[in-house]
Amino acid sequence: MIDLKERFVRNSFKKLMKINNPYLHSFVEKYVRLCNPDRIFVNSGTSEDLKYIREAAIKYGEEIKLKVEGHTVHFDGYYDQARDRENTKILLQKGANYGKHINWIDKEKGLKEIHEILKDIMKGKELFICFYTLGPVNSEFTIPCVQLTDSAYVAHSENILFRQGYEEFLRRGPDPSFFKFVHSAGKLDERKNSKNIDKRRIYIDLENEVVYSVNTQYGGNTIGPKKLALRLAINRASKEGWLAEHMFIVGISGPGGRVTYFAGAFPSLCGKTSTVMIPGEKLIGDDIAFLRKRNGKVYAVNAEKGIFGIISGINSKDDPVIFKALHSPGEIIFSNVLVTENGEVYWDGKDAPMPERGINHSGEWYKGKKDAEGKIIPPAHPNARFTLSLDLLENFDPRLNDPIGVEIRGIIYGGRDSDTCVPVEQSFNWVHGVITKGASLESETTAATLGKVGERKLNPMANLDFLPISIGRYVEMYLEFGKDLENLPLIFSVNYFLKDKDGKFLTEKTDKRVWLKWMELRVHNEVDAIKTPTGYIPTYEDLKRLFKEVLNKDYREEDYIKQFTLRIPENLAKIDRILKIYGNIPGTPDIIFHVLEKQKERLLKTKERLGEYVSPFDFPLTTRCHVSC
Ligand code: SPV
Ligand code: MN
Repeated sequence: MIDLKERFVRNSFKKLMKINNPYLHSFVEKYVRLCNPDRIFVNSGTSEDLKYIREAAIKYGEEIKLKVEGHTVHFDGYYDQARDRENTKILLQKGANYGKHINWIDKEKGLKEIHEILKDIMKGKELFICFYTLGPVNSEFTIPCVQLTDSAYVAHSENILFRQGYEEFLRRGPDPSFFKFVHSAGKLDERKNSKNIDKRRIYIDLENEVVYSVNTQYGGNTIGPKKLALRLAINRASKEGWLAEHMFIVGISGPGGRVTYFAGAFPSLCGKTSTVMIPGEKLIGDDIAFLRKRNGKVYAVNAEKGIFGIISGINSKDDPVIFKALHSPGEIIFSNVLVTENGEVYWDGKDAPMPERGINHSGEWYKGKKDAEGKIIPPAHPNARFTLSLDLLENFDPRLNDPIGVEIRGIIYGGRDSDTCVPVEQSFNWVHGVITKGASLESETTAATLGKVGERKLNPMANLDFLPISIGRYVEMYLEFGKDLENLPLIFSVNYFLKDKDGKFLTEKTDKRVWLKWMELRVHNEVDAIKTPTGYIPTYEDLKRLFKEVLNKDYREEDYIKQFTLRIPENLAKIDRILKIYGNIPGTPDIIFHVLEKQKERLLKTKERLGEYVSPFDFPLTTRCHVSC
């Protein structure tokens, strides 16, 4: 290694050597020799090092300063705007049978290919070596990570999104159990965008806990400790009996000042971040949660400490907390938005006039501009994002860094579903919830991944894109997790996207505040519910009271009926779709079929008695219950 010392800038060699970890040193050496950067910077997490990286992102043209103090913008290439599912692959031994939902490649072949691409890829560039922890430091949740990247934007984003881990590496010494990420944006064009996106690859080596990402810049493909680490974490969790989830964590306040914590899984672009941005509630995390069992209870931490959130649709009325932060000084990276001449930012759905021109992910932009395929280019990309640290938000909960985590009393699953599920519903129990709500989660595809938008797809626990193990094994893990718990979290589903026959949304964006309060009261057995074939739903009286209290709105009976009518044909069709999919997935546990068949029977029986569309008022009074019935 000593022959490489010259390339390390500003004391970086000394900083690296101070960590007494031969596994780390040999990993770094291997990839420095292979990728061959001109300069190497080691980030020890001090404010001076963080400043160096912020300035490097400007110096190398990956970010541009904006009008507001601390704000910058980064653009990804026009065709590099989302997660690349197709080229993200798990490296597995030849002949592995994980089912067609898991994208994989023969390990030997994949490693060979990626190492060939990495050869000399950083020539002429600076390599940033950064240390982070997933979860709070010094806790049973903590996973240390090292990131090697030639993108100052990636390193800068990670400094905002993750807890610094240099001290944790010093403390742990020669511990081999850290996650490793190697990223290169590859050759850049004049806009500093990855040029060779045909060679964009994200390969995940589970055995050695390494992820390689090349020829891409979009955060979901490059920010190692985020979605790349999630794959490694799910794999580890499946062996150790905990859960690594695509979930937010939020504390909902209830009567008497109590706070009840919920975790919630939603596919990307389905309202996950907006659910945790409710004024007055307590925000712990918006994207990735680790859940562990302790003394019969479930505790969770946020793997991150920041948000890489979707900006589209954010406006001052529906999202006052984020809107305020996005217009205040502070360290924020905007990506793929429209920037006006005077350094202001615009995105679709912002309550401000749309500028006529500016700069966006397509370069110089003007109203009506078309791309090479003749498609109109919107001012900002639908997957445009903002990156900020959670403590910039006024609803930030300092328990974020509690090494114990917070106790989770409810789990929520939500998808983009226009015609089947009611806005909020509680499952009968853990197994019923895991299977009919989590494992049966369907959603219409969105702009967060490359490819067609609007197709209905099964997305178990909103975690399908990140599963490195078979779906059957994953669902089994969940069922096992619930087995010896005394204080089982209740499982709910929500649906913010239900429409009427004319395609009009049946609920408003702010209504989710009411659904959350109802779930909070259910956790504490303080409201009744109506038992339907698919779960427990709220009574009209409770919602009427809550709408008044929370939103000062008069909730109409006719709206309640439209929203909470049980749609039996759509529910039956959904079960048939899910049964068919699981029927083709190797290793699906029998209980999935059993629980879904039972639900089908209940629906068919109800149809015989009450018809195809059942108003909540048509369920007999005897189906009203307090706790579980
Ligand atoms: C998501 O798409 O689910 C995100 C952003 O949270 S990404 O980092 O792209 O995964
Ligand atoms: Mn996400």
